[in-house]
Amino acid sequence: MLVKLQRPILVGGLGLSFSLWMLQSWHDSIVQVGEFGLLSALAVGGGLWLFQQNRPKDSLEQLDGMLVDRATGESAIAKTEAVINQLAQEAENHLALETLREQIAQLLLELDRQEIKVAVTGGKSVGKSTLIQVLQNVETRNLVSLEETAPLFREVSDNSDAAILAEVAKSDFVLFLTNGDLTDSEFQTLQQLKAANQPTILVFNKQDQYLTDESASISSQLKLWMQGNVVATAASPIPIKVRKHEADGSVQEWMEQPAPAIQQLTQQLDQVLAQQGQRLVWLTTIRKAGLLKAEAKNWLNGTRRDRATPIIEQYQWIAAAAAFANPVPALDILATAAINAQMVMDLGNIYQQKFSLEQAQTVAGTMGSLMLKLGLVELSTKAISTVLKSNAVTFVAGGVVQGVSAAYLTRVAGLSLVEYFQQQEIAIDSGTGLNLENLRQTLQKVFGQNQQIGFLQGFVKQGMKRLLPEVQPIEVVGVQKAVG
Ligand SMILES: Nc1nc2c(ncn2[C@@H]2O[C@H](COP(=O)(O)OP(=O)(O)O)[C@@H](O)[C@H]2O)c(=O)[nH]1
Ligand SMILES: [Mg+2]
Repeated sequence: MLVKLQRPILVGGLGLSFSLWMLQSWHDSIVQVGEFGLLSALAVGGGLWLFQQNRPKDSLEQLDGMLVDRATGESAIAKTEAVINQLAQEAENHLALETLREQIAQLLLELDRQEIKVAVTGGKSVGKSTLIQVLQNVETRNLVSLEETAPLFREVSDNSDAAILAEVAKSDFVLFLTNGDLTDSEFQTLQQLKAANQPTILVFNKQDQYLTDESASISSQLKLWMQGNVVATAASPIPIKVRKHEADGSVQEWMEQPAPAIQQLTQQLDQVLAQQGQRLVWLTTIRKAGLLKAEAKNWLNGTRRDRATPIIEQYQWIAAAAAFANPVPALDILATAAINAQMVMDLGNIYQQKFSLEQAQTVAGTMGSLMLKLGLVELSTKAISTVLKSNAVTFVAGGVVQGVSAAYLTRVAGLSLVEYFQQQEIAIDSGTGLNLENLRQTLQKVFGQNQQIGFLQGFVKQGMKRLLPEVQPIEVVGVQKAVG
């Protein structure tokens, strides 16, 4: 079971390193460094006034840094549409097309949506429901909907958090509630929201549970991390006991419910919504277009992979047969057979990256020398010999190791190309500019994925069947004996 650390990160040693890290990640770090010094000094002195000061610039900073207008929204939708059209072109009757197109049509309408959706999220019992209730009593604007998410950070499953955040991604603005010190998971979720370009206010609720200077110092730290987008609230303060001394000497006592303290929040929220409402909606549309594009790209990659797989297999066995018939020292396998320029061209065609034969030969040669440098040739030849021996094949016909190795290396090269092409945006122009570093990483990754002993054993068996069909029955008996 997964136990999440509910460790506060503001107080204690981690605080400073996180602060420094955050400072580094800020683009406008020079301004912020100045504020950092100032805020820390004030926090030590318990200067609540600074926190209570409203600095409207901050809450809008996030948005101001981005180019968000109707045209950006339209162009994001157009890019998504291009991928969907590509899918339609390559797989006319693809099952996903209908819903993808419905969603695109929906996005175009979204650009003019009037109602602004605010998601209220955070852990369990931080005060989400209470805050919504209080806000609804004061919020007079009727084009704002406040939606509470399911509580985050329940320890049962991580998936539900992902699902909740996927819901949150559809809203225009986020109120993220906390009751004080941020936990690691809260911190990470805030980072995620930031990375996804989701405008967020961190609501530090239940102020009434803190001493004034305590809450002030937490608030100022939170403000540093949130670039000012923090407000302090007490949506439902604890009732306080009121005592009244009457003239006749008697004392009366009763409990009184203090009014909710949410002015900071309503002020900031009103301001953001009034000044940025339209941009918030466009930004949401851009975000949704990005998600839809990723989904369409995924389908596109799926259909392309379905076409690429048999091609790789075909070249794999061509390479095997060639190396088997003409056994060469292991290291020469590459040069002679494994990475066929024709395979590079065929796969490139599927991924809309057209190569001339000459370019394909360069790619093949580059991949070959990368595979050598990474030691993949040696590793796989050794691994395949080992598997052959342990499979109780008493004699290994000359050329089998070479044949199976050639097939295996072809496979790794083919799958790597597929993976590499997938990462490229749809290129209309020819894909000559090979990103070597990218290719190297992909080769290493794909090799790692296809190196498991289970996979190799299956692969060797398949190779044997291809190269030495008549030996197969004997080999199978041998394996069964060895196992039993
Ligand atoms: N002391 C205090 N308690 C609060 C405050 N806001 C909410 N609560 C209490 O916290 C508990 C959980 O609130 P709720 O709104 O249900 O949290 P949710 O799970 O996030 O929806 C309830 O008992 C609320 O009365 C606050 O500002 N101060
Ligand atoms: Mg609730």
